[in-house]
Amino acid sequence: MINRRSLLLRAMALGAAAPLGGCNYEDPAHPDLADKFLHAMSAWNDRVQAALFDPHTLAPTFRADQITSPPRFNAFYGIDQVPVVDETTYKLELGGQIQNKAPWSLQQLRALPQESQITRFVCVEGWRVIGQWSGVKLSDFLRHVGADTTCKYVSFKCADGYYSSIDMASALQPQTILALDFLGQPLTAPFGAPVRLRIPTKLGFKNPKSIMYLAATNVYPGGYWEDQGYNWFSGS
Ligand SMILES: Nc1nc2c(c(=O)[nH]1)N[C@H]1C(S)=C(S)[C@@H](COP(=O)(O)O)O[C@H]1N2
Ligand SMILES: [Mo]
Repeated sequence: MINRRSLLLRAMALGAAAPLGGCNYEDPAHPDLADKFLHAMSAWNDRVQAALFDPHTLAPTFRADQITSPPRFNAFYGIDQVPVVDETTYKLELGGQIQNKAPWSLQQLRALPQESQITRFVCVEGWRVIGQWSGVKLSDFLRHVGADTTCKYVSFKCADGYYSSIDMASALQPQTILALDFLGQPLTAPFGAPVRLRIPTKLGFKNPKSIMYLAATNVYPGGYWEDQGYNWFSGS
């Protein structure tokens, strides 16, 4: 059943994405018609993926000896440009439909129950790695701060200007965590220190690093790659 469902998903995702590759079709009378069509297809694809998403289905987990070493860095810039966040003064800012918007220090985040997972990380560019991340379940955190979990979206803004957003059902899935550690050690700057989203049910670009701001909202927040045409839901 799971296989059938993911096959169906993949077939539809391919169907929607196929014209993006080779075809640069432009109708001289309607220069943006093809674009509009593709965006409509992608929005439809988001709705289908959201409808098929089962928050009780877990992403596969792996053994410690399957962890990829070394890990693989990716960002929209090179590793030498990675911003370094001062962990002693760091505060995670909160916004949108959240009752208690007091910002959170790392100490406070570490005082909440910690979850650990060994999961596969899949980048849309065609590589995958297995790693171990630990941190706070996003569902625990959202309830703790009184976030309105009937909102459609959880959005993130990062230290490097990157931003992204996820649907609430995926935010509440138990493997979705605000990761603080990698391989049992605090995250390093290139891999998202001090706090990154680790969401193994979605592609790599839906895992924002060095998060400075988090919000619950019904206003579509988009994302750095999403706004350039990557499919927004991007379940993996
Ligand atoms: N802040 C920030 N987060 C980001 C990105 C980025 O450029 N900046 N790139 C995304 C992409 S495309 C990928 S594949 C993963 C890479 O995470 P890694 O360096 O831990 O492998 O981070 C995601 N999160
Ligand atoms: Mo990626």
